[in-house]
Amino acid sequence: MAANSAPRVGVIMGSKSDWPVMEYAVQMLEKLGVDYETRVVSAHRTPDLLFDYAKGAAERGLQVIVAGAGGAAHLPGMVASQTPLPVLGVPVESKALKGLDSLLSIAQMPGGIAVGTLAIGKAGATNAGLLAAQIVGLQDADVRAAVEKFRAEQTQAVLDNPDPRPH
Ligand code: RP5
Repeated sequence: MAANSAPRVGVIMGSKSDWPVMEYAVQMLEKLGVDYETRVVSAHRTPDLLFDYAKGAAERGLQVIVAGAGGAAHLPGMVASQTPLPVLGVPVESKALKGLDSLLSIAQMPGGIAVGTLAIGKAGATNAGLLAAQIVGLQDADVRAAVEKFRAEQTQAVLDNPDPRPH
């Protein structure tokens, strides 16, 4: 599946500098055959774009938004406030505080506007892609089957290599 054909997942991030982390969300979506789009949308540098993107997302056919940001990471919460779609927040590792600031910014949403918060960095981006696919898979049997196949292969890979020593 390619980016931008009929995207069902929007992968946005506050800066190009977030891409080395957020590309793992995109890789997972590609692996699972989920159409997506990806772009930079900054809460503080492009606030009007943020509002336009979030307000138009559902109408354009998106089903989930994955939003990654670092530092004072207000992007996922602001997007969630402007769309009925589920928003998955990925805390990007920051230089000064190693992403703890990003994590707390995204996780500590006041009750009433929900953001699903993933782990800091690569694991969080990977799982955001996976979770987005699982949400899309609620209505798409092919995506659901791809998720099940991915998990079965992951399990089998562990079972096939039980020896923990490097070789
Ligand atoms: C946030 O500030 C971005 O999400 C990024 O993680 C962080 C630093 O951005 P740059 O200064 O590298 O563009 O807006």
